Amino acid sequence: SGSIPDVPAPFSPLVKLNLPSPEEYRKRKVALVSGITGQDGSYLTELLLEKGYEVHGIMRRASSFNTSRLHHLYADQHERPNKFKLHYGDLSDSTNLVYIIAQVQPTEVYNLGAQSHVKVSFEMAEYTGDVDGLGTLRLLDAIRTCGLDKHVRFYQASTSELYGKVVESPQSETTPFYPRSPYGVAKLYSYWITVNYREAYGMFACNGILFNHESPRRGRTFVTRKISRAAADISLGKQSCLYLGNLDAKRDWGHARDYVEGMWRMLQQPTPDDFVLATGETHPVLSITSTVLPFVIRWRGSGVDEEGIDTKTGKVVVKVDTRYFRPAEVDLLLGNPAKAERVLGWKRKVDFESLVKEMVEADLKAAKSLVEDQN
Ligand code: NDP
Ligand code: GDR
Repeated sequence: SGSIPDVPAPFSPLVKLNLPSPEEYRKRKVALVSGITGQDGSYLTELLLEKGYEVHGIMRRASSFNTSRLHHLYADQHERPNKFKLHYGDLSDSTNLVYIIAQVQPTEVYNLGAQSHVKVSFEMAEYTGDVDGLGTLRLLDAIRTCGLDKHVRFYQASTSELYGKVVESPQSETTPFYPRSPYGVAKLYSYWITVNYREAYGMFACNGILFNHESPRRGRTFVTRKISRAAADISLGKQSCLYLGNLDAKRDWGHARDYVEGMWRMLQQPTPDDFVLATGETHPVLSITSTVLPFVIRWRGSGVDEEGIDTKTGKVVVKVDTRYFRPAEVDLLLGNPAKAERVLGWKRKVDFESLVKEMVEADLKAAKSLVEDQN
């Protein structure tokens, strides 16, 4: 007595699909991935295709190709029909999302699409809020509009940027959030709307709170890839100096391939929940330069000391450019993946040194073949 009774959902499905029961429906394995053209989208697609899923991706129309990370997966549909399809779409376009969901009828939806650059989010704050915050709401509502809220399992790409200012370390699922950028604030909205739709409508919706993860497919303006590319170019004499911003920030860096497996595992659990994926180790930005540059420059027959000076030539190869500083910085990220390890049986396989080595080797190979092509 005195408690407020549950009220029915505000609207019933607008799109009437002829659906079997949720149990029957989930016997198919059909995944829909937003952000499929990005780093994580490409690794996740590989994993899902290997597991026998039919994979559908939402890609933005661009004036130049934005599918380079997927070329190896995308067979010509006319010649060789396969289980991989791309759909034009955008997280800012609700009608388009409803149409794609109704057409694909996915069993799992992975929301990876985002304006994912923290520094850029200070320059494009409203757009970032629209896509990274409201975009998640649009996708969740598209699922409900099609009456699929009890049929679909939903993954939200949440982030360690939610922690922002250090409240406690290491950070876990119970650490309070304190985002420090428009990106982090937009992702905070997405985190909570995912929790809210789980609680309000019984949706199987999970947040993966992922710490930084990198790979040779990492976007070129993120710090690890910027360093690995510069290291390759410096070693070939194509670049003399690398300009970076805050060298003191510390991050918990893992390999993207390990992390997409954790995403998939979250959606295979009996009940939906939120999980941190991290390595449990942290390194300052400067330590990547001092790990990477000696590795490459040694190959050229010299070394780099901790100040970023080429010890053979005496030239400074790493300089700070304040243009890369952020109006508010996240100083320290260090994750505690204990819950994911215990419940999901997930553990990162690639350590920091192997990640850095793989990235530098890939960039060196690419830079060398470019030089050979030009000769
Ligand atoms: P990327 O920047 O490599 O990929 C982002 C993807 O989102 C791209 O496919 C991009 O398309 C797409 N996208 C951008 N804007 C829109 C839009 N308006 N509508 C639809 N799609 C859009 O990011 P990652 O692969 O590294 O990260 C995947 C997700 O995980 C992101 O949400 C990111 O914020 C989050 N995350 C990433 C972490 C990391 O360390 N990598 C850590 C924690 C969370 P296009 O190719 O056309 O630009
Ligand atoms: P981050 O990644 O902001 O953690 O977000 P990024 O690689 O951009 O920066 C990491 C740290 O390096 C410092 N830094 C620089 N960063 C960039 N990009 N360029 C520089 O020249 C530079 N110099 C120093 C930054 O100040 C920062 O402290 C990434 C994204 O993938 C997000 O989408 C994701 O949510 C988080 O990781 C977890």
